[in-house]
Amino acid sequence: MTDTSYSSEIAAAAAASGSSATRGFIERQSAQQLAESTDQARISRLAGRAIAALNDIIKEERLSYAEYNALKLWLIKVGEDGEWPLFLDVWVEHSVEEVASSHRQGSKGTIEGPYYVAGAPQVPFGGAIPMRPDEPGTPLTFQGRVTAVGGAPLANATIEYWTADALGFYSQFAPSIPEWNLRGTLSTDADGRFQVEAIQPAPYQIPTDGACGQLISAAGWHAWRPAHIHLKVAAAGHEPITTQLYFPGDPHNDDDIASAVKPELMLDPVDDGDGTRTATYDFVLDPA
Ligand code: MBD
Ligand code: FE
Repeated sequence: MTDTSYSSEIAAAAAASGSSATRGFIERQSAQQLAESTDQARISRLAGRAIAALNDIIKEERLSYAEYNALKLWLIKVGEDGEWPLFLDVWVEHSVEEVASSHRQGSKGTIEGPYYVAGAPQVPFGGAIPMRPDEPGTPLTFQGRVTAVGGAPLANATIEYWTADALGFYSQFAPSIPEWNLRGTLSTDADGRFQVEAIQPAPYQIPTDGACGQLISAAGWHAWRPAHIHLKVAAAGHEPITTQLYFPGDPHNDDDIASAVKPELMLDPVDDGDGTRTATYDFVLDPA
């Protein structure tokens, strides 16, 4: 059973992940967000600068018609494969996040990436993240505390948690995985503490069979991200943070394709001596 379902995951392909990520993103965009982005002068400035930058590159690099047509074909394929969320989140989002979080005193955030889903099931303190009975990987206890910048514990903070499985697939973006697999919502107790039983994630390759993979192989790049836990931490009266946590020693901590690793986001997991590990991380939230 295990082998069959995992090989069908592998066959799943970028197309499935891409179209789910694209549909999900469109659904999440509210009228409010669209309204906020209709300042004509701002649009003219930003679009004008982006177009000018591209034209400068073309002239400096003396782009050929063959290269122009290859670019055009590839851009069309990014859309057809549903990979605009993947492309943008891998190569652009880190700069947006840097700008958005530059004022913060509390814990570091990093990019959200294309595979967040709101509304993951609640997991009680010390309970297990939804997973299959034979979920592969090292069991990981993930625990810590949420406090305000001044040190006050934040009770009833929520921590949304999501990871890929050992093969690098996210539930709801690849077929044959239970809906909420390796996704859960935790809450802090009166002292701001949380604890959950999970699976240590594995290094992760972004989908290689779509337009992004085509670019990566044509350029001779690699498709790897280091193993990572995605999190969104929120508490009343505080600025929510979207972040990721990483594991020391991962071969891709220094060359994440998505440029999303920060030294402050390293976990320090300890072996429990019984084949399981425990990682502790404390989050500090800025006032809203
Ligand atoms: C991921 O799992 C991810 O976290 C990012 C940022 C981009 C692609 C896939
Ligand atoms: Fe991810």
